[in-house]
Amino acid sequence: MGYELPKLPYAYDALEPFIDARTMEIHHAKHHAAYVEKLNAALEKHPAFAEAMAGKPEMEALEEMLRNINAVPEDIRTAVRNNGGGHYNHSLFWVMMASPAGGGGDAPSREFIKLIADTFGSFDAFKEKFTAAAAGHFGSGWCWLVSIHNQTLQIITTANQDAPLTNGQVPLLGLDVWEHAYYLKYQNRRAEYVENWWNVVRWQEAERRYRA
Ligand code: MN3
Repeated sequence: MGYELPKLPYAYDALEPFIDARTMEIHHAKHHAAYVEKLNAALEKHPAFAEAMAGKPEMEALEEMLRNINAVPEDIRTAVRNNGGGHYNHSLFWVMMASPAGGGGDAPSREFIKLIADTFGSFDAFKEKFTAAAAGHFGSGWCWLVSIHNQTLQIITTANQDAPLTNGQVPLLGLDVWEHAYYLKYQNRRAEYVENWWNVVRWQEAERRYRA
């Protein structure tokens, strides 16, 4: 038993021209694959711990490990935090996007827009704040729209591959701002990457996660 790299729900070139095929392929087949491999390698050192997690749906077991990171054996805790977080974050990221023909960039429902507007002033103000947070995050990490205690919306950033699962934060929408996510096409222009990313955001998934 081990974690597996999930298949992308679309082709590597599906998000063109906003995210290029080469970036998607390296990001998924190399970066994400490496997180999965290293997570499995870490867990192999503690068969009893890994065994206790077996039998649960993969994402559920991952969430449990990341939420209770202090219960992970100490010598593999950092590896699980980084690589388990990496596997978890990327697994969410892929399904939070879609090609424009497949619903990417479609506006959220009226109720969800109202919820966002009630929190951030307007839907446009939310996008501006999220874009500024993503572009301004120092170094590698992620920018998230999270729901806190199942009601309040908040924009947060996390460093490295830390997952926003602690403190009851449920990730609704996440954007990878590591350079590997955009450098081939955008080089140092992270803000341009973020602006273009809105064209492939799958709001359906964010809403589904909010309601779940
Ligand atoms: Mn990445």
